[in-house]
Amino acid sequence: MQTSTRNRILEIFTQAGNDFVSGQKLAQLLDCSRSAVWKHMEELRKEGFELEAVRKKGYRIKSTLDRVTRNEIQFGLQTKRFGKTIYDQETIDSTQKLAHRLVQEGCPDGTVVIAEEQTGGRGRLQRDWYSPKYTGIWMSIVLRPDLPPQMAPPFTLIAAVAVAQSIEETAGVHPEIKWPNDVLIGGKKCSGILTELQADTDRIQAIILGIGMNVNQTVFPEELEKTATSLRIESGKKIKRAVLVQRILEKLEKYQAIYLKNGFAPLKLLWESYAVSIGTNIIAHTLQGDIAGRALGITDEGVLKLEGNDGRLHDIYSADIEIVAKD
Ligand code: BT5
Repeated sequence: MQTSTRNRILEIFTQAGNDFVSGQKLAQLLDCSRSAVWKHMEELRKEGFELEAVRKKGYRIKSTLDRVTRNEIQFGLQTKRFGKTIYDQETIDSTQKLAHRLVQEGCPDGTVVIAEEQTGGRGRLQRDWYSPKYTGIWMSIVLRPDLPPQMAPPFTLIAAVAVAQSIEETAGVHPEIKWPNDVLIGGKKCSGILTELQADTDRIQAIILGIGMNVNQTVFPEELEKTATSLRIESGKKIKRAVLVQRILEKLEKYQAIYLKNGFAPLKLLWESYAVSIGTNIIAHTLQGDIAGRALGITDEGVLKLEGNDGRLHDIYSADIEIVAKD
């Protein structure tokens, strides 16, 4: 079955929600014969979709598993481009690595690489990212905006907003964003974002946005126990990961469009509504050393403004932020 037909069928069932769609209606919408519809539905069944076929009513897709497969994510996804191409894997070393390779092969804007488990998941500066099986979201999204490389940094902040909002809607808890790439609940990290770039001197080839999120874990290894949390721990609810992925992709597509049209300024307000580290005393651990002071805010380019304890102003492009005290 052609990808375009497959995507169209999934869109039709997404719109129908829990309702049946008759074979006749499908034939009409897809502009094909009833027997072609039957063949398509059998192909979807072979791919692993749970289909219900009832005489005189038609077909319905049932979705019950908590898996982050292409099928589970695409059924119910309301986007135009993001997530239309998905590489799903049971186990992978790092979704970032595969995404980098796919960029070289020319994969489209909005391509998603997702895995149930990562054996070599990584954070910034080659730190490890703990990614146990069936419990979290470990995915990389390829963005291909036509922009110069210096316009890339706000994508981390845009992704953090998409993640925070999706958490709020799905789990009903209030997340906070710690500049630049952490999403916290109650001061503990539940999600981290890793933004990588492939670029020429004047043009972005691709941004590879890695999103890691602890969703249904109930315990963490000792070294993360004090600093990490999951949505399940915080909300008391088990959450369907594919639904979270759908919300994140929908928001990212929307915010990328706003950024391309109007820049970061309109999204900054949204970002600030989740920000914890602004207006507080912090220590910025940078590769050049530590700077203690007060975080004043971020610029329209996503740069952190820090007033050092000695009164000097600093522009921080990248750092780990330690919150010292809240006023
Ligand atoms: C990050 O780095 O927070 C970015 C994490 C990005 C992970 C995603 S998963 C999909 C994609 N594929 C990849 O291979 N990576 C991306 P950073 O700010 O450097 O934070 C890393 C630190 O967070 C580690 O040194 C640990 O202290 C901590 N950490 C590791 N795993 C964690 C987890 N599951 N939950 C909370 N904290 C964790």
